[in-house]
Amino acid sequence: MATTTQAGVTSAHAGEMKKHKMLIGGKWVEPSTGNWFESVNPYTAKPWALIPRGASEDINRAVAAAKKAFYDPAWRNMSATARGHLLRKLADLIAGEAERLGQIETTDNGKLIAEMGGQVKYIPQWFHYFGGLADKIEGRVIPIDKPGVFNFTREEPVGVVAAITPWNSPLLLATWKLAPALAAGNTVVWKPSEFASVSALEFGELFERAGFPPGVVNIVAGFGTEVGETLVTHKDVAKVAFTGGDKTGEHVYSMAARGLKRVTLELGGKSANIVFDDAELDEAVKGAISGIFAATGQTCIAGSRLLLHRPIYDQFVEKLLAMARTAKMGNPIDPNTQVGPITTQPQYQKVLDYIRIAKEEGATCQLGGGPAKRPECGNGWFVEPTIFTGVKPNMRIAQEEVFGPVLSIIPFDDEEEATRIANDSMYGLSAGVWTTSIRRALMMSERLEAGTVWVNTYRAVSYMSPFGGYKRSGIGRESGMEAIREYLQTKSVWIDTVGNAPNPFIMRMGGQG
Ligand code: TXE
Repeated sequence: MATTTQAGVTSAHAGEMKKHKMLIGGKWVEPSTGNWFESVNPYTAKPWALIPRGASEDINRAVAAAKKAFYDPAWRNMSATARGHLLRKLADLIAGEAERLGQIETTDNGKLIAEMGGQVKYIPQWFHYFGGLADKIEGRVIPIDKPGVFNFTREEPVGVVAAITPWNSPLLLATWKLAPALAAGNTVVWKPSEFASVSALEFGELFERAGFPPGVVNIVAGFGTEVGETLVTHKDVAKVAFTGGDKTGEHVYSMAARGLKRVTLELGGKSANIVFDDAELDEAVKGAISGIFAATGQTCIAGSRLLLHRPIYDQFVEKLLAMARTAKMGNPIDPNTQVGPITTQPQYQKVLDYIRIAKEEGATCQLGGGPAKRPECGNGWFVEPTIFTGVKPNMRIAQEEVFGPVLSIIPFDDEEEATRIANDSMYGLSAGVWTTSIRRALMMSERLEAGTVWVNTYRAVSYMSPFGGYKRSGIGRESGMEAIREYLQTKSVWIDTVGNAPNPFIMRMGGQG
């Protein structure tokens, strides 16, 4: 059997690995191409699973199944309460499988098991929350400005939703799309990243077990340009919910625009983590570490620009370096590991390229600055936790998303300068502020151009709180009450209650009765 790696290299290990299938119309099917590709464990840099290489034909089948399910009375006529019940049942099933799913994701994308354990246990909360919201989707009765008419609104699902997810947190980021989409009564075709599809394909089985009608959720694996584009441009897809890089997001947005589709995009950032001289410094050091080295910096909300108030600059850098030096690298499946590998080989190369660029631009490397050759890192794609000082706000390392464990430190003199530097970015996903002054906390959270501002904490998310970007970090919101609106469309219904038709040659405008 011919299989290829994610980089297109033919492999000899195919026989030992689990060969996954795709979920289309309630059935587990092989790809129409008859081809699989290998998913690589970033810690060993060796393949460990076989992913079906979907093609346009598979997307067409999946969208047709999702469309059929959308109109099928089994889903369309299901009461909102029953829909909510299915979501909550799914939540319970996920909770029961949390450990297994966490281990799969750690093996597939190298995210720490220490973090995955918590993440997969928390995922059910999204399905509980949106399951609870399913039967609270209500319209309005509008006291219209004309006599003899009754006007009300209905909130209706949009149809088939395309969910496209990246490799850094596949299940969590899919959950942010699937939970509100399903609660609102839509059907879904989910395309996970070609670099981390295994957890998605394993997750699919839980929809069946929870009792979702066939075709309500479909999962097609494969490459962005092969299946992603067919999905985004498919005429029967009503909405695209995408998380990934901003360049791909821009392309997805323009393709979706041609079909006048609804779009939500979550596209990463270059978040500023700002420490004032009145902050609890030891807490802020932990916040800075968590901002850039947690998840090996491969998170859209990475606090990759650390802005330090000049009076505490030297002291803070010293404390930060001391803590960063203690970071324990190694196998992400070991619960004591603190910094794991880079998930993909191209991403590993990208991070190393940015380190080189930062040095060429004249930044001073205070820590790390290259591949990690520690014995505990084996053959994996590891990069040393890296800290640059002497970074100017206009350098590429301060403007572009690295998506790795690389921190840029920039000093500032006062609130005005901190705000100016923080907002001098094409991105606006999140920001951190460290201060004990309530005045500063409120002032900065008002001034910062970011979808999320954390004060004296960092990297906190919840199913209840809206999440999304300003500027190039995205469009729309995930989580919270805001998210469900992204999956609904409003219908206005007019009913004449008197039967006394006015002049039929003119529109019924205000005051004309
Ligand atoms: O993401 P892509 P990549 C950033 C990060 C990273 C960069 C590139 O800076 O270095 O993006 O990562 C699918 N039509 N983020 O290349 O390409 C693809 O198959 C339709 C930030 O891995 O954005 C995958 O499922 N779909 C981010 C998804 O898009 C296409 C998380 C994301 O892939 C497609 C990850 C196409 N033409 C990376 N091309 C975050 N916001 O958290 C690709 N895809």
